[in-house]
This record gives sequence, structure tokens and C-alpha cells, in this order.
Amino acid sequence: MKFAWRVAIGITCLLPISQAVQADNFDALRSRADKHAPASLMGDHLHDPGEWMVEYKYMNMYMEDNRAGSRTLSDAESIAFGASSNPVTNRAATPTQMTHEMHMLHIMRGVTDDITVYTMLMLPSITMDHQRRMDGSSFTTHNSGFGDTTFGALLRLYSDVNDDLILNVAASVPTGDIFRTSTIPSRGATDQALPYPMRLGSGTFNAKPGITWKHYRDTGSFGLQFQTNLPVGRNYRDYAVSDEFRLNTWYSHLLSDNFSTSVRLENLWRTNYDGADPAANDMMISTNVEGFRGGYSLNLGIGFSALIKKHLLNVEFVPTLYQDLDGIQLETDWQVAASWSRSF
Ligand SMILES: [Cu+2]
Repeated sequence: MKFAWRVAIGITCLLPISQAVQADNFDALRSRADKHAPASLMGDHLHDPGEWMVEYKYMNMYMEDNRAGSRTLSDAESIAFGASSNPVTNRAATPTQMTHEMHMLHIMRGVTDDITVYTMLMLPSITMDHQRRMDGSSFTTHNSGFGDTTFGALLRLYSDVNDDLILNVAASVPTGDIFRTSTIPSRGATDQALPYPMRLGSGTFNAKPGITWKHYRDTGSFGLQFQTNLPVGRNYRDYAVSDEFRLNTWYSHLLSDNFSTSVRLENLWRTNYDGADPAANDMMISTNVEGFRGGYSLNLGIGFSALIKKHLLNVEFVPTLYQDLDGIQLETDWQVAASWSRSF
């Protein structure tokens, strides 16, 4: 009897101690250089109640040459392709190259142990080069300003010492301008609506649900994320941008507690646009065609993170491995993402 009492008291005393050790491990695993997903992703981590995070993120997507299905076309082939495509397009010009830059301000705040809220402000800067069909001359259009703004809440569905399962409940608000025009393509003759990929926002409210599972080990961490971007209804120009579905898997390997490298694989599925903007003339250029917006891409991510005195630097280079695009579209060659963040 005496012995049984001793065991019972012993276990009762040890329980809170073992929980304290576990809590220490829990925080330690989540405060290393791999505490955030690779730089191109978000919605993968929570903050402590009352903790803020401020992040500046830069992304650049570079596209050169057109692609029909999985085949790359020269500029001349792109113009020829449009003569017999359905619908007929590229009769005025073909896009040849595009640089899509994005500056982002990302603010997060932990509300409770299980809920973190965030917002994301976007400043896109878009430049597209073209070649005219008639005389082979080239021209460049540019657009920049406020993009759409995202608000979201990250909800912890499950955690143990090594795992987090996080639901992302988010939506974007159409703060990006979709009505801008340019006289450059017509050499000043007429003012035309900028084509779809040159616009600053979607014009719709978008639902952006996602879910992330992260698994922490002593030497690094694994992640699996499914993230969507789903326009609700149609905008004032009577169209809706692509539904987007992204499936990401990654592994971050710790070089030390303060430095990590990562490798990531992204599957991206995009539907064609819904509806049609009456100001987007299909015949002129392929970037006006709603049915030439969908496709599938497989992207690789090679990343590096450094955690230096609470400052987290996170960079990632993202070459495209494979693309199968509907109709004819500019192909994505590579992307980069770089971010600085700090929690306090
Ligand atoms: Cu954060």
C-alpha cells in the first residue's frame, strides 16, 4: 500500500514537469530558421497571443515566349497560331515578355493560442513587351498601384509537440484597379482597356481557404499545404479570374538553429476565366481571351532562411519544371520571392 501511494504521488508530481518539458520543446521547434514555410508561401504558422509579426515580401515572376499546351513558340509562331485558333487572336500584336513584380506588406497578430489573424497589402508592378503583327515593331505597356487586399484568420485544428494542422480562412477585397487603359498599343490613336494579365486586381471578392500540415523534427521540418483562390461571382466588367488550386510539399533542412535550406514542389491548377469583359477584344491579342487563361504548372522551389536576432530573412528561387497551358499564353520561366520579417 505504502509503495502504491509513493508511485501515485510520484506520477502526479512528474506530470506537470513532463508537460513543461514538452512545452519547451514545442516552442523550441517553432523558433528556428525553418519556423516559416519557404518564402513564396504563407498561412503556415501561428503566433503567440498578443504577438505581432511584420513582413515585407517581394516577388518577381518572369515570363518570356509563348506556349501552346506544353510547346514553346517563337514570336512569329505565336502570331501564326492566332490566325487559326479558336477564337482567332493576335491579329494586332502578340505579347513576347512579361515581368510581374509584387511588393507585399504582411501583418499578423496572435489572438489566442489557437487563432492568429492577418492582413496582406499588395503593390503589383507589371511590365509587358509586345510585337505588332503588321510591321514587327515592338511596344511596352506598364501598370502599377494597389492590388487586392487579403484578410484572414489561421485556426489551429490540431497540434502536438511535433505537428501543427492549421486552417486558413481568408478572403480578398477588390481594392486593385481593373479599369485602366493605354494608348500605347495603338500609337495614340485609341485608348484601349489593358488586357487581363496587366490589371492590378481581380475585381471580385475572392474566398481563399487553405490548410497546412507541418511536421517538425530535430534536423528540419516537412510541410504540406493546399491553398485556393476562388473568385465569388463576377466583377463590374462581367468576368471572373481563374479559380486557383495549389498543392505544395516542402522540406526545410537545418544547417544550424539559425540557418536552413529548403526544397519545395508546387502543383498549380488554374481554370479559364468565367464570363467576358466587353472591352477585351479577343481578336486583337491573346491576353484578352478568357479561354486562354487556364492550365497546369509544376514548380520547383530552392530556398534559404536566416534567423538573425529575431529578424528572419527568407529567399526562394522558383524555376518552372513543366507547364501545360490552354490556348496560347506567356510561359513562366522562373519566379523569386524574398522576405524580411520580425516578430515582437
Ligand atoms: Cu507570421
